[in-house]
Amino acid sequence: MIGDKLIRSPLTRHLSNPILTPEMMPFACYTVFNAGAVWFNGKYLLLLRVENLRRETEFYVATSRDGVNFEVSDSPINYPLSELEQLSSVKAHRFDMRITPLDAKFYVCHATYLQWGSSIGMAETTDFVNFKPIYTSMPANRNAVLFPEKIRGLYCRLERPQDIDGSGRMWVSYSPDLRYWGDSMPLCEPTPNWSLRKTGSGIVPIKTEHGWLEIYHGTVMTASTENYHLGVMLLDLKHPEKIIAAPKEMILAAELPYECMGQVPNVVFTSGAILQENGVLNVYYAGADTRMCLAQANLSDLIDFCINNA
Ligand code: BMA
Repeated sequence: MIGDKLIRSPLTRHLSNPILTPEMMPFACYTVFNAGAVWFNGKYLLLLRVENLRRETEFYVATSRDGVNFEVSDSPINYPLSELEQLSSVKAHRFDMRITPLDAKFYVCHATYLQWGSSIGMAETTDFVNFKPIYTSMPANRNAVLFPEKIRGLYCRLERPQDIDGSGRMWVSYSPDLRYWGDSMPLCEPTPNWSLRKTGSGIVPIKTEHGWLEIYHGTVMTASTENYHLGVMLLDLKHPEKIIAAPKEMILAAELPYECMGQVPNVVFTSGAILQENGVLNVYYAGADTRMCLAQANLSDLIDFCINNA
């Protein structure tokens, strides 16, 4: 039977998977995937990427008391275009929101496709209803995620500048004000076969006494598809461009039908996780760019996995 020989990893899929599918949405849609995730007002909150039946993308908030059963809002978020997005002759296509709580606000980073290619967009919100644009980068960059605190006095983000063929690997950049980004350094993560083509950030890095824990994606081209996997690593607390431990083993691969079949087959992709009080990390991920799923791990097991497999 498919699924009885899954890879061994600290991550375990939730039995209710997939936890949110297009059929479960309160309105007709084509896909619901790549959600940002954060703890908000005593609830688990997902910021869902939803494609309607015209295949236009909008973002909906879903909330939950148990982290598994989510209630989806009726209307999309209100997020006006940034100055640069307004200039584009191609309508901005924003996707993959990652949510960072910082300075009593929530910052989101996302990709935005404009006439010039893929840029990074950043915005802020306090209520998840109205979002205020902060900044849009020049192309070609994406997969940005802001660290949840300043590092050596500066804002810090992971990002993935893109090569001409769409490949690329993660970098770290710093900013005094969230608008001017520099001091950029490559991460130099390992290149096992599951991340040969590209890597990109996943969850908001989690601060641990052993370093920043980051779950990220890596891809490889096969004869038929570009397969997406998840890996985990620890980054230095003061200089996150320095890797402390980055196992060459992946921790999640597309293996089950809901990860292998959909609009983009063989994809597991995360852009958000929520750490629970009992130390269990809820990793929200999408299967085949079509539906939302949940995998869980003890944070301490992920740390041990990094240290023991580096
Ligand atoms: C990446 C992004 C993600 C998507 C993934 C797999 O390039 O566009 O949004 O989940 O491809 O299709």
